[in-house]
Amino acid sequence: MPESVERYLIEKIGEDGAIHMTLLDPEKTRSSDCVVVAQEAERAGTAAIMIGGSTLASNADLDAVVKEVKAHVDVPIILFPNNITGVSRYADAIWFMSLLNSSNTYYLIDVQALTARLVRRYGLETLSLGYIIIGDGGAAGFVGQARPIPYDHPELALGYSLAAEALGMHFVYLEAGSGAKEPVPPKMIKLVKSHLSVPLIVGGGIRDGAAARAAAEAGADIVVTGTLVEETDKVRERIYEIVTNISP
Ligand code: 1GP
Repeated sequence: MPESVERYLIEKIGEDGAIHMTLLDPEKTRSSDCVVVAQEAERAGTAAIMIGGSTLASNADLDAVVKEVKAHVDVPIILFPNNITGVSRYADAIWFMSLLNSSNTYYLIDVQALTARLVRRYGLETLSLGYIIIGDGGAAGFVGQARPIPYDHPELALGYSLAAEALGMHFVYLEAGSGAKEPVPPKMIKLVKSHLSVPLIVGGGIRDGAAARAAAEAGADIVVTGTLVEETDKVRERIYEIVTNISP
């Protein structure tokens, strides 16, 4: 495990052009299966494992999964929290994120304030992230009380992304929602990337190499997939297809 997860990610993006992260949702994948999926994803070239889920309610379940996965893979484990239950002492880092287009201050700053002391006490590395819900937004959009940005308004996504950067956030995430029918449009990614200086993460609805390649070619620095590994028993092949398409 690298000393600084952020430095590792920046360097890997510099080397590979674009990188892939595998999202594991402890509510959707059993902890023993999470280990196998994480190992297969690592062998296929995924750069990090993200763990979290929009409706995750059990911190004990999260801890169990993070601990098990951490013991079996070398790539960093990054928490992807939905609420106060999304913090685990066993991870390497946490996306310390604000849902920028939420209409509820809880997801903008209050839940972060409630968890910041715990995050500090656990010594988790914080990766500051502006999180922006696009399109239907899935469960993340619903739970986070977002006002999702329509697919045909890339200029709105650009505004929120630049605001995140100006506020000092180190990463920006365009999220179509887990299982989204349509991923974030390449046109939107392209516009945001052409003005943004910090790494751009894109996820939601990416199920194959072609969609991953379209996102990376448009400018995504990090492509996240989650549902993909829940729907297949060929995890290594499917992740390999994604990884080789975003970084040929
Ligand atoms: C969800 O962006 C991630 O937060 C991944 O989405 O599950 O659709 O791959 P999928």
